[in-house]
Amino acid sequence: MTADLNNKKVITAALTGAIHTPSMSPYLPITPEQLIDEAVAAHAAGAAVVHLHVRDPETGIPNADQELFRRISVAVKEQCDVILCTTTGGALGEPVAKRVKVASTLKPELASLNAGSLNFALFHLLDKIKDWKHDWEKQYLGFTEDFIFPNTFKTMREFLEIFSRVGTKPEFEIYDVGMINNLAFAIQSGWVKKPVYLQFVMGILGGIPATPQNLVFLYETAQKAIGEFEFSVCAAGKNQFYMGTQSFLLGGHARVGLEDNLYIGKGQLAKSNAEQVAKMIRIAHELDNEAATPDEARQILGLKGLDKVRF
Ligand code: KMH
Ligand code: ZN
Repeated sequence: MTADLNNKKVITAALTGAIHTPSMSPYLPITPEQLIDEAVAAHAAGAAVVHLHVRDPETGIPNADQELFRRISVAVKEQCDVILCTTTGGALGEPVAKRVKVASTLKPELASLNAGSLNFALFHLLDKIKDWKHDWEKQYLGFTEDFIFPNTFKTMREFLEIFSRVGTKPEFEIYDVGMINNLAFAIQSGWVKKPVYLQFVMGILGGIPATPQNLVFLYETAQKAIGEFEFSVCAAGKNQFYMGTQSFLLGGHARVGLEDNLYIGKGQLAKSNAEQVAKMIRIAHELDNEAATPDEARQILGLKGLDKVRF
């Protein structure tokens, strides 16, 4: 990284994800139009990257509909130069082959690559909801008590073959410390070249809790196992801004967005992703950092460029 990029922070807005359901917040974007508007507004607020999941426009059920991914990506690209990081995590329970299809068809600059399997648990959120908008929500959250989110070595190897073929940079989602070991193995096996980009995803039930001590542990473990790397941090719920701030202090970047946290402050729902982006950037400014532009983020992360995507 060149010297003048040292104080630049890549802010990612994870717009909707596959964790929260429509009953939890009226501001969770669902339709393609909402997702397009949220992406463009997040970029205007200073996000360099938008992490994209899609949902059925009628029901809000997370899915991996290729046409929705394409439509949203095209419309966002028409309006701004934000980096699109498409999910290959997909919806919970989606077949692995279906999850990765978006990378081979759209050839994005960046896409998530989950670095290990875990019991991705959301069932504890059931008690928080009193009024349900849709029948599917209870069942979707409830089944995660017994759900392993499958990201085996075979999955990682196959996804990395595809990413390498289409020039998509993997953003390795690290939910727990052992997954750093998985990534180190992938590097040693030649499945992926350094420098790698890690997203520490903290505070998921089934993964590592979001504490300052644990982030230091993740960071130091990655330094020992991998050497140099770029990283960002996101955290479930109220820890989002705290862990993002600690990431800045450790030299990393930050992800915000309604995928991980529905709130802007205590008891106050965020009305948009852009609102959270603006708050994270206010914190960055207080620490004498600045938000990276998409082009600066492309340099920092080593991306191929918007002219090489297929959308
Ligand atoms: N879909 C969730 C199970 C990703 O985008 O790759 C995990 C997730 C990670 O959202
Ligand atoms: Zn995601």
